[in-house]
Amino acid sequence: MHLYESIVPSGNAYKVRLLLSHLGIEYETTFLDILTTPPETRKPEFLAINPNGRIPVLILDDGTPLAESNAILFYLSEGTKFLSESKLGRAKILQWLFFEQYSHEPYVAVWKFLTYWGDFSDRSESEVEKLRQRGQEALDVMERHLEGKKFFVDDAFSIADIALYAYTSAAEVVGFQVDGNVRAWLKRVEEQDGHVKIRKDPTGKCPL
Ligand SMILES: N[C@@H](CCC(=O)N[C@@H](CS)C(=O)NCC(=O)O)C(=O)O
Repeated sequence: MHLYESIVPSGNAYKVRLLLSHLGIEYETTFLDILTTPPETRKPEFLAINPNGRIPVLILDDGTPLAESNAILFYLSEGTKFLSESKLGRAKILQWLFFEQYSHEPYVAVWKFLTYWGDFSDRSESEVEKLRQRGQEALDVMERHLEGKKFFVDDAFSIADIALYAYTSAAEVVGFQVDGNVRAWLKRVEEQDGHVKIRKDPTGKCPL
């Protein structure tokens, strides 16, 4: 398999790296520069691979490109312990994958990006406040859900945890409030066999 990711470590690509590590699957990586204008992800060669112009993209062994981090997680986890065997369990995992993409990543990930590689001054004050507020709301939803639970779905470590871990692990460092249940869950995810840290940022801007 072959993973397209960015030179500066992407949390969305990290989800895929994390699951590939848990599954013990070997893969190669192509790194694209998303900080140039236009980003390498928007060049025709890459748009032919993912018309949406974004990493991560996983090229399967038969050459098929698969985009969208959580779709990749879902594909790779089928038939493994990281995806529930029950219909309702799988639907609940999808619930959290969609939550991550709609209510969490657009705020926490964007905030992280602006902190290390972007510029808050490009955004209006109200836009910055909306990012902060919505990001915090997502973390608060997670905090309430995790009360009395070890993991997001059926107390089993799954791709729901992997998807949510990627950016939540950086939330406190970039200024969000992370409370006890989420903090304990982050630690539990890190204790799983096969856990790997996010790649170091070669530009040195992100200290994680
Ligand atoms: N929903 C997508 C989001 C992917 C995404 O936003 N990728 C960013 C890096 S984390 C990217 O490729 N940015 C470059 C660009 O937009 O040109 C996913 O989960 O894979």
